[in-house]
Amino acid sequence: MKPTLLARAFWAFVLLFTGPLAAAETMMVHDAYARSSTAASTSGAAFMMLMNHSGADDRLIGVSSDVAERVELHQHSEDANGVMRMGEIEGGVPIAADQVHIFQRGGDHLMFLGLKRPLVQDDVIKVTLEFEKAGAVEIEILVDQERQPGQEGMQHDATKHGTMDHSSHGKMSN
Ligand SMILES: [Cu+2]
Repeated sequence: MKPTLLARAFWAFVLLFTGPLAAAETMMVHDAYARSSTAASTSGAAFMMLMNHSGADDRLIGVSSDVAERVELHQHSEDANGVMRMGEIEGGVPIAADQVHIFQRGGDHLMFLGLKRPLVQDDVIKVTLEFEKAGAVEIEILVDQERQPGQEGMQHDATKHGTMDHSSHGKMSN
């Protein structure tokens, strides 16, 4: 009897003091990387897989980083003429419980606008993701120009859009 009671007391203690910490890990980020930027560029982009392990539907509503004046959630979409355009995702990015949202080249991405310094290969930049329920989640993103998109079926499109996207974008934001 005695060891059981002690064990229960132990687990009660563990749950009590690790609960708030555990809540901070309900959002998992995999394979995050940013493209490097040239000295003249005022914008940059980052990509990742975002997994919701919180058990509840949530929404990514904002992003910030000390390397840029602001960070926007962007999407690519094709207009009636087949031209790819990018723009801000209205209302944030919903991520249902146990679902994954993929930010990738040619698709949704984090857009850094008003870069305060160039994104240099192998740098690690700090980014804060703001969720409706999970709150602020701090992540680190490696600048890795060599990284290839993970999904084979997307490679053709990703390459095509990757060349158009952020050079034209820099002009838009100036
Ligand atoms: Cu963009």
